[in-house]
Amino acid sequence: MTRIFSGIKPTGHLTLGNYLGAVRQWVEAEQKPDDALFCVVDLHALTIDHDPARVRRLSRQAATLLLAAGLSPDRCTLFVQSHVDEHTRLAYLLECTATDGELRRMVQYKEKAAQARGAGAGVRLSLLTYPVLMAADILAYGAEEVPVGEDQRQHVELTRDLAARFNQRYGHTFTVPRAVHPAVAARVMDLQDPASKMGKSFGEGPGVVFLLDEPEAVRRKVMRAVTDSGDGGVVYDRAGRPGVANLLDILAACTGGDPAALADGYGGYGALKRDVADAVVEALRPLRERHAELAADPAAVDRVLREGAARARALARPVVDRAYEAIGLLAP
Ligand code: AQP
Repeated sequence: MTRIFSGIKPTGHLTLGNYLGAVRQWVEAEQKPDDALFCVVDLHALTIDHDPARVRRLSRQAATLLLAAGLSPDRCTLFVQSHVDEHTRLAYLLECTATDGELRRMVQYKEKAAQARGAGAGVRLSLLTYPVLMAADILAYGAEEVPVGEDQRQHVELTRDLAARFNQRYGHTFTVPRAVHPAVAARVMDLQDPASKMGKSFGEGPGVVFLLDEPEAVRRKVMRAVTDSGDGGVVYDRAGRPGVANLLDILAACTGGDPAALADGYGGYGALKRDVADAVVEALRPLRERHAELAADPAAVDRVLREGAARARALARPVVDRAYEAIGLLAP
């Protein structure tokens, strides 16, 4: 069995990008609880200006949505990052393995630091160090595969570098993991700005489809999606025609087709958008229905998270203890 780990940040409502780029892979991959670990990475949500009550609310909502999407506590371990201390214990050792230069090179750090400065806020130190905490999240479980969207590729590369460096300096301690991306829709773009990733922290952006959007809202957003100028018809060209390519990717991910082949079936943008809207509404329907049932019983969700944290702790503790010993710390 391949051990997998992945996480989601409670920084906003989950989007179609989160679902197609990551969560769907998790649902398909889950196997036995000890082999598939999925985490609401709440500590990562504190790296930018945040509202405490909102982070708490979004953490439970993210867990509820993951269950609604099809993760089952019988076939995976679902938990909240801050419930398992091993993540932060290990992060410190990895901070002693990383350099500030390699963290300052992270694209997400540069983008989010620029946003924070633009808003007149300070850049939290944790924004710089968060990829190290993410490395700890993954390495604490000996994960071999990390199913994520394309935007996380650089962070998983850093995780690999830190694991290899630690192993080389202090003896073999960590499994070196690899990122796994879906074949299509690994980077879903904003419907209004196809040059930017569809992101959950952009507020109520008209180009972002949220998993809990009403079907009418989904249709409206898709029908108003920016397409490309020119009258070349519907062709799949990610560089030259990013708006249309994004719609074709979404359609392919929802219906199982190939984006370039799907393009041949359309003479104009209107029919394509109608089919994309229908496909997204249908793909999200079961999730929305199940979410309504699960959200009515938050105590049951909390129970799943508590049991998940206990299982996760038992898996992470020996790995982290081994790392403490390897790096030269005296056993308590
Ligand atoms: N647009 C996307 N397309 C494909 N995959 C995506 N993911 C995120 N956006 C897309 C994948 O979803 C998983 C969880 O993401 P996250 O919670 O770590 O980050 P985020 O949704 O990108 O949210 P941020 O960073 O809080 O805010 P934004 O980006 O909105 O500023 C990951 O596997 C991610 O790759």
